[in-house]
Parts: sequence; structure tokens; C-alpha cells
Amino acid sequence: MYKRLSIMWAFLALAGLISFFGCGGDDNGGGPAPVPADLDSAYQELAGLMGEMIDTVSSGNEMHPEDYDFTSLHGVFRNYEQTHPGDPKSSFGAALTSLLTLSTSEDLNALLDTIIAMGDGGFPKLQGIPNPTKMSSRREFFTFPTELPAAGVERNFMAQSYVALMARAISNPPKFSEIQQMIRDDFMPAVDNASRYMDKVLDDPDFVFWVTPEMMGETSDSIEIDRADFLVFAAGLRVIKSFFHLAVAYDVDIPSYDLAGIAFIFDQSNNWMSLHPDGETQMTSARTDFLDAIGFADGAISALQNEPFSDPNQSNDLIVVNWYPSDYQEAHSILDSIQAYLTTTQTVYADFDGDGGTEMVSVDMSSLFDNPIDGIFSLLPPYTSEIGAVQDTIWYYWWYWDGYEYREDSAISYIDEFYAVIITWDADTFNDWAFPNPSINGLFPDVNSDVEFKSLFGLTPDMWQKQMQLDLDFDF
Ligand SMILES: [Ca+2]
Ligand SMILES: [Ca+2]
Ligand SMILES: [Ca+2]
Repeated sequence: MYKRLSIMWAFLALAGLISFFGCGGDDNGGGPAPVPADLDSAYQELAGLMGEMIDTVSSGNEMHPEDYDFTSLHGVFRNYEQTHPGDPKSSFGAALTSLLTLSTSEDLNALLDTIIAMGDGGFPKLQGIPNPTKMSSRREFFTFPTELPAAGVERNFMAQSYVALMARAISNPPKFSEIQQMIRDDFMPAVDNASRYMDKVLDDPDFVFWVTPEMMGETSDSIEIDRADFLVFAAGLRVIKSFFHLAVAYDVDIPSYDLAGIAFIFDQSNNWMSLHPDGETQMTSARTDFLDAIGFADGAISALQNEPFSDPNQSNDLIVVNWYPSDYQEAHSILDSIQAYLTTTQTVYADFDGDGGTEMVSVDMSSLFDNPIDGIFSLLPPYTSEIGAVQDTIWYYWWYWDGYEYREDSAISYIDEFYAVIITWDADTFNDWAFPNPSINGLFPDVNSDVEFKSLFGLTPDMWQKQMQLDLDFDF
């Protein structure tokens, strides 16, 4: 069981993990590599290198992706593939190593270093926001091991050094466009190559790859990787491809990670979340890849459904079939309905206007990909926005039990101060307050006017105000 789990990791989960760890690139590097007589030694080397990586991660040691260079192994599989056309065993090795070459990407490793230096999971912190004074008494910012003060290290000194370090680390956080560029330069080509090689693997419907004890350097039974497993892997790659297309379609840069950055987002004249020049193509490809993934996943389920008959010995399989017949049907129908949502107009039954009753509304999700929205706040009626400090009174109550019931004893209040985006509509009345794109680029194909839009979402004159406040409830 341990063997199967470890090899599961190696051949499936890593495909996903690598997308976070690792970055490599186009498929013309690697230089001349020898073409071996057979691929067993190459697979043995691959399994060994992957095993080391996995051991490092699972033992909790810090992993440096660049320590594991799969470039020359990729060259071996690729050259074998070119000299032995139609050999799925080499295509499979080339697919796996396409992804693994990402580990030596300089861009990726530089980004990982930045993220590690930023701490806290790498999320950009908001800076330049004055801390309200009450925060200092309410919140514990830093906790130190008790040994440090005991050893004579000053708390304040520690705190100040830490804050200074953090401030330096976040003063130049990576821009979203830099990450997008890395996805375009490194991740997308690697995943495209892996997908292309997996398509070749799938060309041979009978191909089975045996992970032998020799490859793993262990005495154990061989593990059978068959069509169902290849289809699952291919589906996973297409999902990742689809995600990358989505991730690079829009310009989401902000000038800084602070209040000015938030002000930039809400400023309607900046057209934040506009499409990149190739954004429409990226969105179309995102849908195509996702539909391909659904097709592969559906094929995998069919293959698994058939396996108890075609391969009665499931004990040596990577994915062991143990579903009820109804489970297959359910999986097929879930995939069918996702596919339908992405390709055709569907009727959705939900309480869109919040009155407690259900409406029947036509929704065309495919328009989000075929006719993507360009600038998220351009969907709203014209407005001006500003960020300001606002106040709210928070009350605390004490109650006592008088033998029969709880009675209010005393109450205290304090002023809570926080930032908010204040939106002032250009319109002076509810009727003038018009949504310029009521169908949202065709997402709601039957909504043809501002009046219909307001009616669908239950927007009524009695709730309308010229000014609106969006609280920014930051964790300072
Ligand atoms: Ca089997
Ligand atoms: Ca199987
Ligand atoms: Ca309703």
C-alpha cells in the first residue's frame, strides 16, 4: 500500500504540485542527448530523482526545486520519442519530464525566494496604513519564544528588527503581471508539451506502463498504469492549462499594495481587469481546454467502468476500481451537466431577487469565454469613488439573571474606525441610475434593459441611495 501511495504521488499528484514548485520552458533545450537501447534505465533514474524529491518534502525538510534537474532526462525521452515514432512509453516519459523540468526555472526559483522572504504565505501586505491606536492594546502582533527574553534579548529590539525586515521584503512585492509573464514563459509551454505528449500516449488504446521494482529500487510488486490512469493525468493537465489561460487573460496589476492600490481598482476610469491584447483568445482557450479535460475525465470513468471485466486483477492497479455501478452514472451525469453549462444556455432556478421565491432565469456561461467582460467596474452605472476613514459605534452589553429573566445591566460603547470605499453615483435618481450592460455581455441573454436587470436582482427605488459605502475590514 505504501508503494502504491508513493508512486501515486510520483506520477499523479506531482503533476499538480509541480505547478506550485517548479519552471522550465520550451521544448527545444536539453541539447543532444543519447538515445538509449531501451527506456528502463531512464525510467529508473527518473523514479530515483522523483523519490528523492518526495522524500525531502515528506520528511519536512526545505525543498529547493533547482536541486533536481530533469532537463537531461527529458532530452533522453524526447530523443527516443523522435527516433521511435508512435512509442507511447517514451511519450509518457517525455510528458512527465516536461513538467519536472520546471524545477530549474530561474524565474520560478526567484519567485519562491521572494515568497519565502515575504513570509506569511507570501500574500502581499497592505502597507502605509496607519494602525488605529486601539489596535495595539487589542491585538498581539508578535509572539516570541520565552527563552529569548530570558536570554537577555530585548523584545522591542526583536520586534523592530522583524518589522524592518518585513517592510523591506514587501516594499517590492512581485507584480501580478510578473507572475503572469512567468506563467506565459515557463509554465504554459511546459504544460502544453506535457499535454501534447500525453495525447500521443492516448493514441495507443492498449498501452500499459509497468512500474517495476527495479525502477523504484525496492522489492515490491509491479504497478500497472493503464488507460484510465493516463486519461486522469491528461485531464489534470488540461485543467491546469485552462487555469493558466484564465490567469493570464486579464490585466489585474495595481500600482501598489496599499490604500492607493485599492483606490486604483475602484476608480472606474482605470478600467481595472481589462483584457490583455490576447485576452479574448486566452479565454476561448481556457474553455476549450476545460472541455477537453471533461472529455478525458469522462473517458477515464468509462475505462474504469470497464476494468473489472478487462483487468480482473485490480490489486496491482494505480487507481483501484471499487465504485458501485450507480457511482459511474452519477459521475458521467455531473460531467455532462458541467459541459452543458459551458456550451449552451441553461435555465437556472434560484432566488435572484431575494424575495424568497424562485425565479427561472436563462444563463449563458459560455459568453464569459466567447465574449469576455472587459473591465469589471464598467458593468456598473457611472460613479466616482474615494477612500475615507469612517467610524462606527460598537456596543457591548452586560446582562444579569434576576431569578426570572435576563435584564440589561450596563453597556459600554467604543468608536470603531476603519477605511471604506465611498461610491457616489453620477445619477441623482433611481431611474437615472442605469446599468450600461444589463445582459452582462450575454451572461443573462433574456435581460435586455436596465429595468429588467433591476427587476431580476430585486433593486428597488426605496433602497437606492446616491452614495454607497463599502467597508474595508482589514486585519491590520
Ligand atoms: Ca491490474
Ligand atoms: Ca487500472
Ligand atoms: Ca425571487
